[in-house]
Amino acid sequence: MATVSPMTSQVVLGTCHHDCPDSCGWVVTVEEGRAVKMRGNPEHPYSRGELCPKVNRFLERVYHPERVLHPLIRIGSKGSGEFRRATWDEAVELVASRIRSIVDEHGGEAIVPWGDAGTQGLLQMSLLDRHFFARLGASRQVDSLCGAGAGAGLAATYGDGRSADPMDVRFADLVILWGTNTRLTNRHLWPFVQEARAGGAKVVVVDPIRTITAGSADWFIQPLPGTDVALMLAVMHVLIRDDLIDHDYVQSHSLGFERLAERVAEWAPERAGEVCGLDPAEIESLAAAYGSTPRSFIRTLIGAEHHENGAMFFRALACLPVLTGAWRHRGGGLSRSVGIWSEMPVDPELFEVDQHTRGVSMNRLGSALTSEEMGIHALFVWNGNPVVSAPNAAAIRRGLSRDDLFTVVSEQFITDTARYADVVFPATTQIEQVDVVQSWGHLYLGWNQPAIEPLGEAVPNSELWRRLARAMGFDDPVFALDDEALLARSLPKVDFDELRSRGFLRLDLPEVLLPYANGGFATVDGKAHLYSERLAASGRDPLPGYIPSLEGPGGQLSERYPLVLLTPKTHTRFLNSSYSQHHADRERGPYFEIDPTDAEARGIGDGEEVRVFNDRGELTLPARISDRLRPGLAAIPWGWWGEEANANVLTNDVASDWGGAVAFYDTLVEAAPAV
Ligand SMILES: Nc1nc2c(c(=O)[nH]1)N[C@H]1C(S)=C(S)[C@@H](COP(=O)(O)OP(=O)(O)OC[C@H]3O[C@@H](n4cnc5c(=O)[nH]c(N)nc54)[C@H](O)[C@@H]3O)O[C@H]1N2
Ligand SMILES: Nc1nc2c(c(=O)[nH]1)N[C@H]1C(S)=C(S)[C@@H](COP(=O)(O)OP(=O)(O)OC[C@H]3O[C@@H](n4cnc5c(=O)[nH]c(N)nc54)[C@H](O)[C@@H]3O)O[C@H]1N2
Ligand code: SF4
Ligand SMILES: [Mo]
Repeated sequence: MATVSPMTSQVVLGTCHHDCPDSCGWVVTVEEGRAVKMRGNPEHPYSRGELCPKVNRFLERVYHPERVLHPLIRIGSKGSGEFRRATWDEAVELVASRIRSIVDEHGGEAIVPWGDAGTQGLLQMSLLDRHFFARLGASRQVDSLCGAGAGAGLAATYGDGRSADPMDVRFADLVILWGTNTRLTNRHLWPFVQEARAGGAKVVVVDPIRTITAGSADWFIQPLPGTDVALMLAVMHVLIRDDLIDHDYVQSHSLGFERLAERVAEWAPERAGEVCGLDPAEIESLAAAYGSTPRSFIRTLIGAEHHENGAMFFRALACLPVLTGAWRHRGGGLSRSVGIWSEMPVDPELFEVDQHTRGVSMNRLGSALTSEEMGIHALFVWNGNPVVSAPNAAAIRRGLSRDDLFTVVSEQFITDTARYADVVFPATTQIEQVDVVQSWGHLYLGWNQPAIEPLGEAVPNSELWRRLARAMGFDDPVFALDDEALLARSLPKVDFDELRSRGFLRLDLPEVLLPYANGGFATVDGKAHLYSERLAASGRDPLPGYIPSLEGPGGQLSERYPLVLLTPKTHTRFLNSSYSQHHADRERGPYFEIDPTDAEARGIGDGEEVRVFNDRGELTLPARISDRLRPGLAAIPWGWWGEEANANVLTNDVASDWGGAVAFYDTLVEAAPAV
């Protein structure tokens, strides 16, 4: 573990670890070993000295009286959150002995890891855990709550998930924020969007909800959720009909144009208008604007993947800048995660493990834990709070309540998930651990120097896995490497002196990143696949195609549950389910947002208590009659803890089309006044 210099007052450079595209640089002032101030690093080229309403008060989180600072062993019933303090030796020995007996009795696959991106640091997100669980022969964690479907969708067209430098949005003449709430979820990109605007660019938002970003846009297009693929097909229809195609680009750098043209011929704006609930004239205008603006920049993130047709959204969207040749221009193309660029400097050797055990989907934790057939006897959770963040939460609670399940959680706080643990290990926060953060929202690696010594007996995740490995008698050399050594081995070509001294380092990429200006897609033939043999071979539609979802609009459940429920990120002070326990008093909610037409039809008045329900669960919440929605669409802000407030009690845990995402946002509900 890195140690902290004993100087009495110092400033220490770090990087935000949160699962957020911005990966802001920060500066911590430390006096007498205590962090007293934390500010954005003004030198950081992307975040430029600003943090956010979540992290501005990070030090309160670090020193919060409710921090878990010692190992805990459960004394109450599961879910009660009653624990006693234990020593590290006792807690580690308990875990090791339970794990040994579970492996003996049921085999290694009875053990399931569940780790997410509570920290996105290279070391502390996921490294030694891989070796630990591989050695145990545990089940493999598969799928993802975030990003897998989007990445797989882009890859179907481009070969992998690479896309444009988000900061290049400032050179655009038309910006389309498609299924992303930039001002809330990616706030440091907004100034770059505004820069484009100052240069004359028009900003379009496509979102079923009139979010704060939509409210700041020049043009807001509001399709029904889960229907965007129909909209994209109609846009392509108009582009081809009106010959707004860059034929030279299409000819040289893509495959399957004729077959795509045949497909989209069926998608006149009138047909898509019906599906999406849009005026066909608006679709015509969008296509005309897109097709006539070479520097059109599409920005998207994650939101739209949380549908049953989520990967297809990204697959179809990726075709647009190919057709118009927008990829030729700086300020053109499509930008999503830049994670693939950020991984470039990483030597994969330490991260690869040889493990061939069965996969257990992290997205369907409830069904896994409640299935006898799966035979799960131990669960490890770190970097996540699945009871609040994974869909179908009631099923997860039922699973976690099982007396024959041994649950280990590493946490900073007693979350709704930690309440069910048999053993809780205390985790350090970002200012207590060393790491390098790879951003998925910009092209700078971030250095994170520990600013203070770990509080209490908290340890970084890396150290937890080392201690557990030692107790299990695993002597693989990787467990003998300390954090600095792991970093040095993982990033062999990175200039650590530079990284440490400035707090950030631009990836070794050309200043102007035009990934596909001259083709060079990651497919076998280097072309963008408008028609995909690979999809055809896996039995899927080889072309972009609209499939209505089962639970979303037009789905089979809609007679019983006619309202589509969206549960996106809504609060400026919550980061997923983090901070909601401490910032709740500063955010309105939780509430059930409903369109005036639907409220009136059900006799629901503003502020009145409403029962919201489907087959998975029920919540009683105050109604908020809202003009941000449209008839048939409802919303609940997500991130609140507690059975009475957790939007995921209601959400759909059906897998998305391909790639491993889950359809949270395709959820149907009904609502009635609570009596
Ligand atoms: N303040 C704050 N910032 C955050 C987070 C947070 O919790 N709070 N979380 C972070 C994380 S983990 C992530 S992944 C990113 C996510 O960043 P985003 O992807 O921007 O966020 P989401 O809220 O998931 O979804 C974005 C928008 O998609 C819309 N949407 C839903 N379904 C559809 C659809 O079918 N079509 C279209 N066009 N739009 C649709 C939603 O209404 C929402 O406004 O945000 C990060 N930033
Ligand atoms: N309904 C609905 N559900 C959603 C979404 C949605 O939009 N709507 N969004 C989805 C998305 S995009 C995502 S990414 C997921 C996020 O889901 P999660 O990854 O579960 O996110 P958090 O709730 O922030 O939980 C992270 C936890 O990690 C802990 N933590 C932070 N740093 C460390 C550390 O260094 N070590 C350890 N051991 N723990 C640490 C924090 O205390 C926190 O409790 O949620 C998904 N769930
Ligand atoms: S949560 Fe996001 S916006 Fe806030 S400081 Fe961290 S990286 Fe920046
Ligand atoms: Mo996410």
